[in-house]
Amino acid sequence: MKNIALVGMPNTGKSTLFNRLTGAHARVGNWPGITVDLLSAKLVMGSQIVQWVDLPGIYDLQGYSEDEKVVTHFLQQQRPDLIVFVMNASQLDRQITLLHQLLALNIPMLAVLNMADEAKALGITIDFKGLSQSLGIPVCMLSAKYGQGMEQIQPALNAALSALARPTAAALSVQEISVAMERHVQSPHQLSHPLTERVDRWLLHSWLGLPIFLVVMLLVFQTVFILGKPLQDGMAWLFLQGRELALEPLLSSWPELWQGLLLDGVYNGLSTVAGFVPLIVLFFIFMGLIEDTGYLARAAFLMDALMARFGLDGRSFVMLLMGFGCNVPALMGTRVLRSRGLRLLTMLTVPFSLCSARLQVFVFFTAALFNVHQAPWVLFSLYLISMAASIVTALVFKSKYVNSDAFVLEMPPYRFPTARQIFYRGWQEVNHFVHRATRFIILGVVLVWVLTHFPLGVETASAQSWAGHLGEWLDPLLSPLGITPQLSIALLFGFVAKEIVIGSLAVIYGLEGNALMQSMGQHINWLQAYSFMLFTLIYTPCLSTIATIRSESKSAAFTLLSVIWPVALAWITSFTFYQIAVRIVSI
Ligand SMILES: Nc1nc2c(ncn2[C@@H]2O[C@H](COP(=O)(O)OP(=O)(O)OP(=O)(O)O)[C@@H](O)[C@H]2O)c(=O)[nH]1
Ligand SMILES: [Mg+2]
Repeated sequence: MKNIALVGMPNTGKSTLFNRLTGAHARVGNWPGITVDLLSAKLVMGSQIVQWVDLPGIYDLQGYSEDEKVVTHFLQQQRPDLIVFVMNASQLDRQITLLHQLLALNIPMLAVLNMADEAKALGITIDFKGLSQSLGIPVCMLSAKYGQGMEQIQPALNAALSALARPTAAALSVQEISVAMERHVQSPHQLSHPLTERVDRWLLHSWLGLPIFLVVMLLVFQTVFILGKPLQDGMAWLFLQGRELALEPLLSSWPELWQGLLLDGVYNGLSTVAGFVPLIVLFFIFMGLIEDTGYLARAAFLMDALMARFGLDGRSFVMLLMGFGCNVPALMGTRVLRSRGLRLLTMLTVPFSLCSARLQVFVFFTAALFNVHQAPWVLFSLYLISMAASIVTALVFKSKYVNSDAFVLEMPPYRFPTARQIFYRGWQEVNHFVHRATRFIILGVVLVWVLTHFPLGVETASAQSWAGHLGEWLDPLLSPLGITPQLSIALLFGFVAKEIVIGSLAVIYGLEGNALMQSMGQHINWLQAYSFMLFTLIYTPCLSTIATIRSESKSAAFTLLSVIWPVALAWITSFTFYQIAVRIVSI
């Protein structure tokens, strides 16, 4: 089987080309460092099966950040049959060194001048056939995002693979490559992206930039909820119909215990969590828009000076924002940080980012205990506290994990996301949910069901049930925070995945969706709910996050710290809030 590797500088469109060629759905975004691990897909080409490998972006082969090491390791160990070198056609001169280094590897190569659309808009003309002759390797020019020029790639690949095309260019010096580029590339004296420059005048404004960014984020959250709420209600209604019209009649002849497990356990738990899927999909689409337009890179730039005070940098801030979706890719995204100190400090702060799984818990509790005017502000306050927890953590640990690297970030031009990209982003989230549902949620709710219904004959979730005993055992620790034994059980399972929190409450109370919400409103007051939300926000991240921290940090001691510190911080925060708030309210 032939191995073809996509190599190039960050943000040149390697993953976009990979997706277009193989039909895969690698994550794409207008941010240098979206791909941090290798991804492969097999494809039948002509009479043979070819394995395509999408690699992280690199600046040169001597790079030592974790994502760059993935590339150098791959090139050395696997030695692909062909390198497809993906270049940004409007910045060819910046990629000469890397081209030279890759040619010297003496592996057949095809150079793809991508983003032909942008080069054209900038007034750059490239005689790519002439360039191909001068360099001695096949060259094609296309636009992976919009699909123009894709028809050239097949013949070019064949030429590169068949002609036993050891690049005769292996011996070309940097100087010679530069001369070839100069001869075949005509660009205007000054390159300008008029749209990007005009927009940046506002968005990167020295004192308006930050407020604008905060307003944009606030608007995103508001829009997600305004659009998401009816969708969420619709889902809840669908699930209720499914239960009443299909499942209940179907299972009516089954033994009561099994009916209980399947309907009140698995179905209630799963459908309550699934009700949030539309909201989460919307949230990711908006985060995707921010990422794909290039605004994320601006956020890094705007926040850098502030983050430096906490021992972090602008890129760490972007990881915190990415963590609002899911902490796992954000933790992996820290691979682009070259300083190990900065990387570990960022990894310690990322798990406080209010991820979409926690968002479900908060949307649920705010809807149950606060009115429609208060709810958005309650949620916004949790986002601010999420940031504050990250900052406090950074301040506490910055002298232990010292940043030894300067902040360098390429500012990409603004780009319009395509409908296709947005669609896949949403689709991936649905997939992600199904994956987590089958892996954690079903197992979690079944376990909670068993704990709340056994020993047989006891009242569900009563003090006599196994769950009741567990709750009592946790009570001395959690009752000073206003957290009831039932909520403690949910928290305990939240260690595995935060989605189980709501799922297990559905099982504990034997209710789903809106009915569960109403019941919550009667069982606890708003202070308890807020204290519970604070605890859920800050305490230990989920199992996947812990596993990622372990594999990324390669340190058991660091992983332990990243579990213990948040639990301690969560307890202190909730305790302080609850004890003070109870006193104020009772005055
Ligand atoms: N205008 C234009 N934009 C493109 C083209 N190809 C990719 N893009 C955009 O460029 C950005 C980067 O694309 P990716 O495919 O994520 O780039 P990558 O090389 O995989 O980036 P890293 O994984 O970070 O190294 C995204 O916003 C894409 O939509 C193209 O042909 N034209
Ligand atoms: Mg990529």
